[in-house]
Amino acid sequence: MSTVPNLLAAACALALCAAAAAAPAPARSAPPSPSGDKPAAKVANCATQVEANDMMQFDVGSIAIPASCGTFRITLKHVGKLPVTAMGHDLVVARAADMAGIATDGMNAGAAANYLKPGDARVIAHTKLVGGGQSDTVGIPVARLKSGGPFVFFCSFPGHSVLMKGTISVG
Ligand SMILES: [Cu+2]
Repeated sequence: MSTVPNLLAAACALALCAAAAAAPAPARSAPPSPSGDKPAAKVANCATQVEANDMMQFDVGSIAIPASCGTFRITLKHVGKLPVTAMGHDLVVARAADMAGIATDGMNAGAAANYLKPGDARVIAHTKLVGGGQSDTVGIPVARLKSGGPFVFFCSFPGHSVLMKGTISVG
């Protein structure tokens, strides 16, 4: 009787064991979110911060404003590097139904007007247009958001509102 076959058997068993251990773990991570949904903004003290980047993206998909806030402040922070002329971002608050019209009129108003029609009464609030590394804060009168919704935030830089938009709720 040789011990070699036994050793081989043991080696094979170890190999199988190692292979099993190296196999991908079954469904350990969370399933991919549908349609690239983004998280809700972190809100504290009637304020929040929204980041925008060089990939034409906001980092949040929704902002829930406490109804007890008189004014709600949103700080838009451009965390990218591209200049305002190439990848400028602003954050405009308006009724969802007005977004397309504001964006179209803003595009026609051009860069000199920061892509917003001057005096556009449909705009409830907006930050400045900022480039990489810059930020701006806007205060929103929450009373303006308590009826007439739903409301959204979006970027009025030409073409950006396709990706750069989210919902605003008050409650
Ligand atoms: Cu933008």
